[in-house]
Amino acid sequence: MLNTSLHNPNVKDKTPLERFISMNRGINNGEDLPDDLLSKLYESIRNEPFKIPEDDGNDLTHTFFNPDREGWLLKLGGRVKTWKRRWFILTDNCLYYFEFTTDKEPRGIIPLENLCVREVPYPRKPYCLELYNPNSRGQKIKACKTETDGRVVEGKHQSYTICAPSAEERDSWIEAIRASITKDPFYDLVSVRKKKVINQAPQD
Ligand code: 4IP
Repeated sequence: MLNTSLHNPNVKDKTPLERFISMNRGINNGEDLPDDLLSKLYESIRNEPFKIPEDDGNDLTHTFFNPDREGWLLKLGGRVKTWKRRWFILTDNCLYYFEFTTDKEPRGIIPLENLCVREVPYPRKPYCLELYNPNSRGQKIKACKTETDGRVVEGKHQSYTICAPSAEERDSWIEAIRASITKDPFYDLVSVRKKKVINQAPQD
């Protein structure tokens, strides 16, 4: 209240220190707080208004707050076939990967729409899974990634090969990714339409 009173230009009646002290009478379990403490508090608020962090719409913290699944996995590079250990987060029908768990921004984002996932054999790497586009083999998967110089570019993968630490984890990831793909509202819409069409079809 004091912050608003002192710093909001629309508030004409600025609370003076004396009123602030009297407003706070008896707030300490029926006792008063020391005037000295209240004066310091008053001065501090007067000198420096509270700042509410601005939500610029770019903060992804909320997105990653309650993921469907997260964990360390190895990812094979697109052009250069190097394995990189990345922290993966599955949420909102997207797979995000980070270099470190503490990173605020992902290094890559793979929207799962229209993709399929399956177990895949890979030489000397057990427990691999593959994300691929069943309808456009040979074409790039729609994804984006951040280059080491900070530029955000289109992904270059035709498929993503990802290696889990165990067969159980691979299977859980496959299951979670599949569930995420089928959760897409678009698929629900299509399936509702399909059911309608089937029900409307003339019966023999
Ligand atoms: C890189 O290899 C990393 O594996 C990148 O992974 C990968 O990008 C690059 O593939 C690949 O060339 P080097 O670091 O050995 O050069 P990360 O971004 O996780 O570091 P992806 O797309 O997999 O993120 P390209 O072809 O996509 O650039």
